This record gives sequence, structure tokens and C-alpha cells, in this order.
Amino acid sequence: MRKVALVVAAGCLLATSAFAHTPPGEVINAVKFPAGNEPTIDGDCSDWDAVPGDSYWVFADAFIPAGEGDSYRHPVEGLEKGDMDQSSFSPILRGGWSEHTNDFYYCHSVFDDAHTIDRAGDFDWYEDDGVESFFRFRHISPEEATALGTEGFGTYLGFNFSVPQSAAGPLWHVIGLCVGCEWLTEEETELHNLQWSFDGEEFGQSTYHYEHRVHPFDGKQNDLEGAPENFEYQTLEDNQIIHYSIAFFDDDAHREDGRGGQWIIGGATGPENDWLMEPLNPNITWPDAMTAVESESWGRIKAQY
Ligand SMILES: [Ca+2]
Ligand SMILES: [Ca+2]
Ligand SMILES: [Ca+2]
Ligand SMILES: [Ca+2]
Repeated sequence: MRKVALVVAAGCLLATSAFAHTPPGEVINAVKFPAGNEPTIDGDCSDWDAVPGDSYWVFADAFIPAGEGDSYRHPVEGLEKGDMDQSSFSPILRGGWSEHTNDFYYCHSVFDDAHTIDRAGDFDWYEDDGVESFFRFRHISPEEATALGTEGFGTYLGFNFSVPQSAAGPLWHVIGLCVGCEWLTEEETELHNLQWSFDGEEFGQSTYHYEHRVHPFDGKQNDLEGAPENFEYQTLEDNQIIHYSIAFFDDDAHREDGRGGQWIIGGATGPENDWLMEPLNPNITWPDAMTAVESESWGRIKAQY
């Protein structure tokens, strides 16, 4: 099963070069967190409450149906952009970054009338209510990325997952840079940390929250092992554009066809969307980085001296 999945992943990589930036001309704002206000990665998106959603978040109406044709597990025939049946599936994307930590953050909330995890193989995240995240932190064109790939240098970073972990094995893998690397199954590393939670029923109607910190690592000679010392590291800056796309699979086992759809914001198989690392927005009132509890503790500490 694992071998089959690896072949599928390789096929996705080859298909990436065929896609131009989509939707053309659209840029999504990634909000800049002030130092000290970076999200706590715990599957709770409330760190983002100060951010006005209408200026930053991506909602169901921006999603494009993918998965046309019999070969797809999550068909969406006849649907156009924004035609998502929100009683079955409705996502909210939130993206941001911090100059202080040099990390990209996202917290995505996904309402689903039937959260389904029943895949037989650990790599078959796309058989369930799964997520595919595609990153390219370098601001290079797909053609330039392809040319680098031809030279044996990978710039495509992907995180695919479907939670909770299936009985079959590890939670996720990274396509391209590091397929099946064991270090990626670690709970938290400097390179990334993914946590999730859910409201509602674990395997019924629910809203899952996926919160992820991703360090901008992105390049590797294909002949080197996918280990941290072999990656290259980027520095996020004001007004930088990164490429980040996301695809959701909605597996609704209770349906006659068993499928709720496959939805993307841009690339179905690669990082196609432009995200702007926005400078600090002076109109956002961030909460004090030090919470009331911490202030109280701090006060007690100081009182001891
Ligand atoms: Ca959080
Ligand atoms: Ca659904
Ligand atoms: Ca399934
Ligand atoms: Ca579902």
C-alpha cells in the first residue's frame, strides 16, 4: 500500500509543472503577528481573534471544485467555484507570519457533517477527510521551480494529513522534499508543529481546527537524504510573496457515493496561490502578549524581591 502511495505522490509532482498561478492576479493577505503575539500551536484558533476576517480569511466561496472525473475519489461534477454545499463542508483559512520567529502560521477550521477516518493504509490520507498543504517559500515561477527540479533541486514542500491518526500508521508525510521521513512524525520540531482539535463529534458532525507552524525550509538536492541539515532555509520579510495552496477532501461515508467533494483554493497538486507577508497592520489591536495570569505570577515573583 505504501509503495502505491509513493507512486501517486511522484505523479503529483510531475503534474505540478503544468499549472500556472491560479486564480490569476489574486493575492491572499497573511497577517503579521507582532513579536510576542505569535499563535500558540494547540489547535485553538482564538489567537487569531483580533484579526478582521473579512480582510484576511478565506471562506467557502473562494474554493474551487477539484476532482472531476471517474478517477477521483471525491467527485464534484457540475459545481463551480463557490458552489460548496456548506451544510456538508465549510472551511475557513487563516494565514499569518512572524518576523520575530521567522515562521508561517495557519489555523484552518473545517465544518463537516460527517468526519470520516476509515482508510486502510497510513499513506492514504486522501481516502478520508484529509488535508493537503503545498508550500513553495521561494518566490520563483513554476517554470523556474521545474528547471531547478530538473537540476535535481527540490523546492516544493508539502504536508498531507488526515486526523486522528488511522490505525494503519503514521499521521502524515511530506511530498517531494522528504517522503516518509521519520522525523516528520515527531510531535514538534523546529521545522514545524501541527496540532488539531475539534468541536462536536469526533467521527460525526464537527468542526476540526488545524493549527500549524511551518518554518520556511524548502530546498534540497534530490540525491541527499531528507534531513534538516540538508535543507535550505529562507527568511520571511515584509511584502514577500510565498506560494501556498491547500486542498481538502470531504469523505462522507453516509452518502450514497460516500464522497462529499474535493476543494482547492488554487493548485490541486502544488503551491499555486500567492500569499503576501503583510507588514504590521496598525489597525489591529493585539491583546497584551502577557496574559493576566502571567502578569499576576510576574507580580508575585517581583514581590519576592
Ligand atoms: Ca492556538
Ligand atoms: Ca461532508
Ligand atoms: Ca475513507
Ligand atoms: Ca466528511
